[in-house]
Amino acid sequence: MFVDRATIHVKSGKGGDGRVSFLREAFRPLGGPDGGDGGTGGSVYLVADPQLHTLMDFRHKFDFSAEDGAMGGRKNCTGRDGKDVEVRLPVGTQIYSEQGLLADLSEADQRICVAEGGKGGKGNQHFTTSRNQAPRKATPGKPGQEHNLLLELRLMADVGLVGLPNAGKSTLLSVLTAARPKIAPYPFTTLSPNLGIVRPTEYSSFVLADLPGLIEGASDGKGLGYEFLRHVERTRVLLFLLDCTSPDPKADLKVLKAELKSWNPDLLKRPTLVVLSKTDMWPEGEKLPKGPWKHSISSATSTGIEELIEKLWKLLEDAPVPRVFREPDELPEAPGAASVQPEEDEWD
Ligand SMILES: Nc1nc2c(ncn2[C@@H]2O[C@H](COP(=O)(O)OP(=O)(O)OP(=O)(O)O)[C@@H](O)[C@H]2O)c(=O)[nH]1
Ligand SMILES: [Mg+2]
Repeated sequence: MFVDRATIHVKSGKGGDGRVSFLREAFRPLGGPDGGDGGTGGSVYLVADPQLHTLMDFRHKFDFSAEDGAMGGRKNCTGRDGKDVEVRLPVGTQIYSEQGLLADLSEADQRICVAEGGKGGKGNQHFTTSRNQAPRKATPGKPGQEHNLLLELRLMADVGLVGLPNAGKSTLLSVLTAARPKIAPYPFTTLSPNLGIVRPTEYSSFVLADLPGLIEGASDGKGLGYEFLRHVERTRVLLFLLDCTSPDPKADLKVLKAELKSWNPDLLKRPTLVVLSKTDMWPEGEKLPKGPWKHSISSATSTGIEELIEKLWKLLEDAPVPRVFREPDELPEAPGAASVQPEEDEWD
């Protein structure tokens, strides 16, 4: 599972103080008390935003303070309320305070208040009694609340890259996103998932996961088998990447599908896109190998990359969010892999 964490400090505004004042008008020399109440302090809200996918932005901005309420005015006018602050978080963020789990933003547009603004104080208009018609008393505004919160996001990637080792998965991630995974001409370069954000347009985005290579026998724990398979369960669309220079890309696809199937047959019911990679290595003028692939790309020359993004975005439009079949701790221990990988991969 991909875990992203951040800590933020939230502070709501203090309530405005109540005012002490007296009505001064021509022909009313003894106007009564007219001190207004203080405004309420601004609150801090957390809002689940389906457009966001990471907590990365909170490494730079982590202080969120709402405005204080204004002091009460003359002529019984209540002071202005402090402005609220909204902190937008990806759907699926869990929020912990020092006391434990505070909330789980599991639905889009869910909104919770994490620091309520202080109430305004009362103006002297409220303190008139039969014996004191000119009270000089008002109450101060209540202080705001202040908390340190831990945010934790368990990410579900939208698209998972499935391929044999060396197929060019990490290279593709580096071309489609700002992520800079390790790339090397030998198998098993990628040991834990790398995530990147693809932006089809200025206002849309999806998460692409570059996963460790899959080999025959992975579902029995071969290679980085379990490492790979437990991550692929958390993706909505599968992108099968096949090296066109391989002796038999069709057979490669069969191996990949057979491994996914023996791990969890439902994986193959997910929307998939089969893509041939490294087409720049194919002799010029010769036809690419035939097979069940609908698209071909070269990460080296960027051929077919724009179209690939469009195709993935279309698939994602109707791809359901899959049920997570097994939690990571329910999975069998991966022989060998356990020593390479921690149970949870911090994403940094
Ligand atoms: N010519 C060419 N080489 C490529 C292309 N894509 C990847 N490569 C090369 O293929 C090799 C393997 O690439 P990676 O992106 O590390 O492959 P991977 O699928 O992530 O491999 P693992 O992490 O081991 O599973 C590297 O030497 C890349 O430079 C491509 O489009 N054209
Ligand atoms: Mg790789």
